[in-house]
Amino acid sequence: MAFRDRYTGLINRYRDHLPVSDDTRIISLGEGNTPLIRLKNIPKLLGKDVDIYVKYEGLNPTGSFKDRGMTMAVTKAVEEGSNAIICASTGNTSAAAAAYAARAGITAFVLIPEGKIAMGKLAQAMMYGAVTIQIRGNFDEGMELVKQVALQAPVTIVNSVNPYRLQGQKTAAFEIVEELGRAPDYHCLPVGNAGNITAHWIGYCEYSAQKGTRVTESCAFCDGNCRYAGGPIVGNRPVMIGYQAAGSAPFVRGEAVKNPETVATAIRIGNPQSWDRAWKVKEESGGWFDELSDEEILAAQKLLAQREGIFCEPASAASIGGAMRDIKTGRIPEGSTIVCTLTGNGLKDPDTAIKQCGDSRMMTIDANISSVKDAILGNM
Ligand code: AN7
Repeated sequence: MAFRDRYTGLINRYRDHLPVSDDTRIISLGEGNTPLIRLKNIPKLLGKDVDIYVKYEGLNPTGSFKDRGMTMAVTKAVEEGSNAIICASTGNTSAAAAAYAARAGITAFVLIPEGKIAMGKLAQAMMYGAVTIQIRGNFDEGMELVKQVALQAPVTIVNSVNPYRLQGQKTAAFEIVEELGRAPDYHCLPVGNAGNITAHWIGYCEYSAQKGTRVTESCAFCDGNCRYAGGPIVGNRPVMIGYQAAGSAPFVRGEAVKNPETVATAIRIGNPQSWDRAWKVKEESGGWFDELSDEEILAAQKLLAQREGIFCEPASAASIGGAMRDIKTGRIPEGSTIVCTLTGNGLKDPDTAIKQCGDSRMMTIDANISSVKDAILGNM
């Protein structure tokens, strides 16, 4: 590959589709361009004729899909002269905000629920040098505080209420369409604030809109930042399915959840910020929301690791766990092509992984050859 073709992140890759100009200083860590992996063993286990792909977003620079949105949000914050960004987070947004702020040379303030974010994410926020503010409260309370303080202090919010976040995140849909040659029939995602499911829908709509169509009116999703506004659609678009954790499932309940609780701390969110947009995505795409118990989420995480060699964090496993259930029941019919987004890397949450592997094939032995031989022969 020639040097000029070196991959330099999603803004450079998709700059024609993003709100940047030639003069914009781009803050990038080479995010995007993540693998779309075709599952080999799980479809066989299901005994169904389906094509399942996982989009492994855990391979982004800070280990989650948040990097796609954060490269845009921080690029625009810097362009607009901001010296500080702020977010509330269940962990991954704070990791990404901290990293991109470090890259840009600005300050990141992150509000996280004390004791309720995975250890890897906490390590990231601290290591990248964010001002890490633990609150005695949950994500939803942190989000309200961030909105209030941003009115009173010169800080730019980089939660997904910042429209540039969704613009960056829509590029995941572009990559999928380019790789498959068309959009999948179904796209499954874990849902917390519902920014990502909205961003994917923006991406699919924009990509399937008639080539050469430049729409001037803004669409319902993107505050005038995208090129799609309900123009003629020529390509196919997927049915969008959002899965939540049962203890934290406002879209299944039809209303905000007061004290959300789940092992999948990334999606421990009771008052989603993209509430109206997500309902519109469901309606326009003909999709649905559903919930999984913590046990189902952890079982799916383990199955994906042990049958396919892919380690995602618990929240991410809601997508594949939900898809497997809907394939089994036939709600997702045979013959379908399905993409599940694996939003975050399994290494983010080592504690939960180790805890649920109590029955694993780990042992401790004396350091001699006969013990090693016994260990091997006993496990063949
Ligand atoms: C791994 O980091 O909200 O529905 O503050 O980390 O777009 O909110 C994380 C969300 C799914 C849900 N999977 O995405 C945060 C935060 C993982 C996540 C979601 C999150 P949205």
